[in-house]
Amino acid sequence: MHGRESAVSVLDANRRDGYTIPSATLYPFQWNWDSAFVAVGLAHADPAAAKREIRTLLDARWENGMVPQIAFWSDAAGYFPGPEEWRVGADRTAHADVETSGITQPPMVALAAEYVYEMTGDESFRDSVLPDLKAHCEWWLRERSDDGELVWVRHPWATGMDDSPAWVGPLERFDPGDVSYVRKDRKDDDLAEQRPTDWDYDRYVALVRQGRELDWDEARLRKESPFVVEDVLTNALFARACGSVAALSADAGDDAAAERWRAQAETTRRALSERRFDDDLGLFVSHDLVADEPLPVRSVAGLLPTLAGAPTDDQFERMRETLADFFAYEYAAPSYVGPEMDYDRYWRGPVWLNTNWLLERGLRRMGAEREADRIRADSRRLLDREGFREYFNPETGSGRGSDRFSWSAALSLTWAGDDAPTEVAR
Ligand code: 2M8
Repeated sequence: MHGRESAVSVLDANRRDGYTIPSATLYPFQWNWDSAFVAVGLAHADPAAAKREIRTLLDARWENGMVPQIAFWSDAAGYFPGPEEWRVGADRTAHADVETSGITQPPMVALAAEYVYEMTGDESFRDSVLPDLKAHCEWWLRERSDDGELVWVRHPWATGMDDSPAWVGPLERFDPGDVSYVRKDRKDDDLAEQRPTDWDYDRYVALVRQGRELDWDEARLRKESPFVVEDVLTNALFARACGSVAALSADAGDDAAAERWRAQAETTRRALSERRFDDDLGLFVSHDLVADEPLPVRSVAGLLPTLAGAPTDDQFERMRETLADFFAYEYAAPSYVGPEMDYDRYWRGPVWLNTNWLLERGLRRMGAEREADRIRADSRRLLDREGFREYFNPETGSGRGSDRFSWSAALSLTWAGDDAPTEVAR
């Protein structure tokens, strides 16, 4: 039984003081985009908790507008790297004294806040989050964009799809040197097979240490970091975030802000369409800014600019052919298809329910109802079969990674009934 009650009980068990940890066994702090997905699900079961989830996440934002990947609200053992590795002082945050990591994650928080607002109609919630959402979008443009159109990230962990084959090229190009550290994520033999390799971790840790040494100075990191990537998923969610800020501003009667963020959403959407579509692969691809070259892989991320309405009609026709390759498995949609595909390894092939949720909405926005229905049906079958696992083998459906995983439980609540707000053009 993996119905509504058990989803709520997983979320209750993973709830801490105002936020929900992704997993009690693997991820014991507040994670950025996890909390956003959790809030979306909680909007269906416990709207007050949904609002608190977003509020707590935004309370960890930095003075400069960055919403960090992790907020270390309380001590917890069992995760590396913790606050002692990041060494970001609690004085960087705008609202609360909390230690955080030094990177961000895909800006899902704006879409989630808009979703919670649509479900609750709570104007005081809208007014409380809008200034932080604006500050966050401003930060992306000010600190993370070369051209005011597309935005970049400087760590695979910031992409959320950390172990994607897209990042192998950029990671291969640098030598992490002699990094010593102790991993805590391989809790058993199965997980050891599913988690990223030491080769990847050496580079993840080296990038953290470089950020720390340069005191998280974005201008210097832009010049000196070996990993600077315009991630296609981050840009899709950034365009969508600008659309959410525009919609919330319009709702609050701020026409000037609404116009400004609508225009930005359009600018980023157009840049994605004109510069990041790979016609051979039939989807959008990320771009390595250090080597100034595209990263041509078939990652599910490349289908998600649908969420921002980025593809032209012709591009979407081409994407429909590509979709067939993602649908050629028992359960859609794998995180990656191609020569490096591994059904069981973290972001290299398994199905994840958060990207399915985004893809379903993107496809509906493009009018591809039949394909969107398939994504929803497969997601529900996986949940029925295996429960709230972190990811799933696309052929056998077997659950992988952590169990009692928060965003899987949360998103199941959006698929349980018919009360989810429909995706609209933002
Ligand atoms: C995974 O990433 C963390 C680092 O952020 C890790 O592997 O330690 C990713 O799946 C990421 O997208 C997710 O936010 C995080 C927590 O669920 O786990």
